[in-house]
Amino acid sequence: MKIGITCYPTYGGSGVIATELGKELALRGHEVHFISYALPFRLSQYIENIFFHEVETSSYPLFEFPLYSLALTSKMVEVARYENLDLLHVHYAIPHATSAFLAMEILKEEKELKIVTTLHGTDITLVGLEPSFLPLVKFSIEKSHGVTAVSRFLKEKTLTNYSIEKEIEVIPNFVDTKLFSPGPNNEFGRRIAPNGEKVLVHTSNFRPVKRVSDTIRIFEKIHKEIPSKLLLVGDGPDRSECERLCREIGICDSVKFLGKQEALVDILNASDIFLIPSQSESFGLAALEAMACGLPVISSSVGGLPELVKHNECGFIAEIGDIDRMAKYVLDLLTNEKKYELFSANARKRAVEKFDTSKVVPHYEKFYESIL
Ligand code: GMT
Repeated sequence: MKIGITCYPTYGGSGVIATELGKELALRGHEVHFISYALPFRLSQYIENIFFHEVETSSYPLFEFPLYSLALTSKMVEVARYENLDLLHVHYAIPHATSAFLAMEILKEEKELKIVTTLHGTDITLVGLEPSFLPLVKFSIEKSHGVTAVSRFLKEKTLTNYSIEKEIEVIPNFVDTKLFSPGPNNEFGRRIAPNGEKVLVHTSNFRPVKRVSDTIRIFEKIHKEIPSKLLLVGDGPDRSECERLCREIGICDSVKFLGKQEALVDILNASDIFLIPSQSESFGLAALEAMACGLPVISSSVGGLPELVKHNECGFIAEIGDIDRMAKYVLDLLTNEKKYELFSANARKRAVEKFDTSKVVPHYEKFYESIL
């Protein structure tokens, strides 16, 4: 198949999934054309069958706001027409599904361009619900030929919040469990925890929805009980406030703000427990990557997280904001070696058996075939 993929190319789960999907589809012999404003960040190596088409926005003085959605539409039309795409797969509804609909309309006299939209999270649960977007999101979802959601939770939310009756296929996120796999303690780990301290880790875009301050408060409790370190990976609007909180509590020496990092596997392999106490999380790809590396996950019980983290098996879930309980769960695992080893093995097993790339990507292929 000749498939166009549009996604946000910077750090973020939807861009990661779109890019890894494109890479795997190319390896399976499909021709994949990425259409976005920058090269997706996990597409750093040349792969046969993968092409990148950059969307350029004009900075004409009359346009006070960049008209990205329209420039994207024109690029979609151009690529679909000249590369003879069978299908356009857009990740994150806003504005990609709308641009794709417009492209389809423009092309309809000359070819039938099929559109698949994958819903990822805040496009449905947060920003999509704003009055300035809601009618457009509903319309664009209804007009897509196929719609997928990354969890059962997100599917239900879409159907109820937007009063949509359309079929939505649940295709979960996935991870390359050969790449994300448990490894021995590494140089990074020895530097972070030179005296064998336990290491907690959290990765996110530091937006309010991630409740990174809860992660810090949980760590504060752990740190009082056992020698430990906290690694915070990523960057975003809440980072400064989180740094301030660490100074206020007096735990700066034990908390490392690593910023955006490429060497995630090394960081996860130097860690013991993954924390994700989010306010809302449609799937939790970061938690899946950690599980693949054998890290038990302590999470809030929101969104798609309970579909991923089997409670009392590969981690624990607790009510949003229940810092005491989450800290108790962490301590339970870190002070009981046998239990920790069991949970670690369970986490890895679940990632490999249910969410490995080889298990999930064929679902997308079948879905495309059914649409075409
Ligand atoms: O919706 C977002 O916050 C952005 C989006 C992204 O691009 O990272 O994240 C969502 O999609 C990921 C990939 O499907 C999911 O793993 C995340 O759970 C989801 N984020 C939220 O629902 C907050």
